[in-house]
Amino acid sequence: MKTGAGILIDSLKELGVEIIFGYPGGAVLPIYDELYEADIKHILVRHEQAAVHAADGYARASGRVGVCLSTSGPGACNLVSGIATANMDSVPVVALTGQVPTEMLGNDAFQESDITGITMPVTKHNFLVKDVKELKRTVKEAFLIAGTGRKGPVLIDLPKDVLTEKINPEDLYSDVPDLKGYKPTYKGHPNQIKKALDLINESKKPVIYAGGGVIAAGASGELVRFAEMFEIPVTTTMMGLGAIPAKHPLNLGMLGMHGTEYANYAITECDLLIAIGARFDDRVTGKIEHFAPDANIIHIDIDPAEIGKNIAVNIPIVGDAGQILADMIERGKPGEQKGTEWTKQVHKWRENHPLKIIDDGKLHPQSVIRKLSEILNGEGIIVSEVGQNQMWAAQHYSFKNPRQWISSGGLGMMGFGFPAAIGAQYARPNEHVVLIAGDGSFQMNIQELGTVAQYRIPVKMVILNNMYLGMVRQWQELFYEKRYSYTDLPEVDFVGIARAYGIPGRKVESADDIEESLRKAIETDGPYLLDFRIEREENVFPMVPAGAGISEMIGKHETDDKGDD
Ligand SMILES: Cc1ncc(C[n+]2csc(CCOP(=O)(O)OP(=O)(O)O)c2C)c(N)n1
Repeated sequence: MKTGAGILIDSLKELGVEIIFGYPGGAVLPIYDELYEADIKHILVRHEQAAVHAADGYARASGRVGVCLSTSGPGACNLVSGIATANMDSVPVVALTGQVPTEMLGNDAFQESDITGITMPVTKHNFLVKDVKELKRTVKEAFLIAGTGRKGPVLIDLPKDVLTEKINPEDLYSDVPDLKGYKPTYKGHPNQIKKALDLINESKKPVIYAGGGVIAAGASGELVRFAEMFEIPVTTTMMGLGAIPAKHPLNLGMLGMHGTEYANYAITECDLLIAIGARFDDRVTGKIEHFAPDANIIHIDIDPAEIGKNIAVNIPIVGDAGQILADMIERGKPGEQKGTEWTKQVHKWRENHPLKIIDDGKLHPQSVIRKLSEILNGEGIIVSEVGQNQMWAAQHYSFKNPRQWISSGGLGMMGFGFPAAIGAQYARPNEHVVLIAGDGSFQMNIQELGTVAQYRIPVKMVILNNMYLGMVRQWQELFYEKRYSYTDLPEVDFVGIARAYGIPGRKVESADDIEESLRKAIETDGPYLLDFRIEREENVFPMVPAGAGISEMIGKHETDDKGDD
């Protein structure tokens, strides 16, 4: 005989789960009792929000399903914003929550919350297990749903009596039932693929717009081969960074609000846009009528609901990006697009309008990111918080590979980065994991210094400290006449706080110390915190103002002349 909690742990082990990020409480005590001697690692975070972000970071860095655990009521509610983050970015996370005993459901019992109701709109699916016989099957189902098709978070709510009830494991329902209505499509429709190839061959000015779906599908290799075969320039969303190496000659960098000038020009002028695993987010498109106004659009996506949602598409192809690109590579005729006027034009834009960096001897955040990229040779895992720090990292780090860049895209969740870095470090223990944070976002989950210290997790924390909620201040400067309403933050002794947790660190105030301090942090075993006192009113440029077309950028390189003669 086994308890429900024992069955849960066995089921997780069977599915290959090695690590859970969690926080205990009354409703989940039976699970914690099992964890006492289970050979699944459990990391005790300091706040449930951090548990779900850590599971999310683990999933993004590894490509596997991340798992978090919380108690009922307050614990479960603390997971909500993290679940929403994973949902917006299609990350496979299974969240386990405790619940009051089944007989008390709906009674407002102590620490009850209707977490399946609360999370319904922000999960891919959720379950309330009312019968211990269903437990094993539910866990299997949850992992299947989280990790297939368009990936996403799944929550399993576990009433305490289900966890304590004893059952003979042979009496469990164990087969995953036929999930009616859940049949992700993987192979693209051959006729649609043929039509797409015809359009590619006819087009004179094609551009690929690749999103996080390419990385989720493990399709980066196919993307690069496809782009090379037809010689099509590639721009990526923030979520797609790393899908093609930063230094690849066909890479135009990121597009959209803080994208490169050349990517935004290429999108504006192209005659064919091939969107792959991307969802035409408003941060990317700007004013939708000005987005690729002259282009035919091919949209490849695993989720049919994405196609036509924001923009009308000429050729929809539903399926797995990797399989579809492989099909196109096999069936396409290469070479017809090589060395065109168009690629020459795109290269010219790229040469004439690089991202700006200021070389005046002051401590600028862009230089910190570039130096880090140089020291790590474009390797390692870079996790960001949200705000200017995120955009500087996205713009200036030279990512070589997929799953190297971990950042909250869809929800833009401050406080995500630090715990996500913890998860990423467990997913890839042999990599350098570096957190890039603003002083505001770092303080949103600063308590996780306790977790990092307890387990000696070797995450390097790089704070780009402008003593402002920088990105909001930037908008106030540009669009609200510099009325800095509630965006300045007082000085904080971050190094002192780290020291209180037993973590070494250093405050850096001069550009001359960037390289040496970064090297020291990387070379130190265990965690390390760097507090860079950057220029306070530095802005992220270029920038497409909200509501403008994406070629209408401010803060462009030197001249407003696009130079497309
Ligand atoms: C949870 C949450 N609250 C508020 C915001 C709105 N917001 C976006 S960026 C930003 C400022 C970030 O400041 P900081 O972390 O210091 O980074 P910086 O922009 O200075 O690099 C804020 C408040 C958010 N994205 N997430």
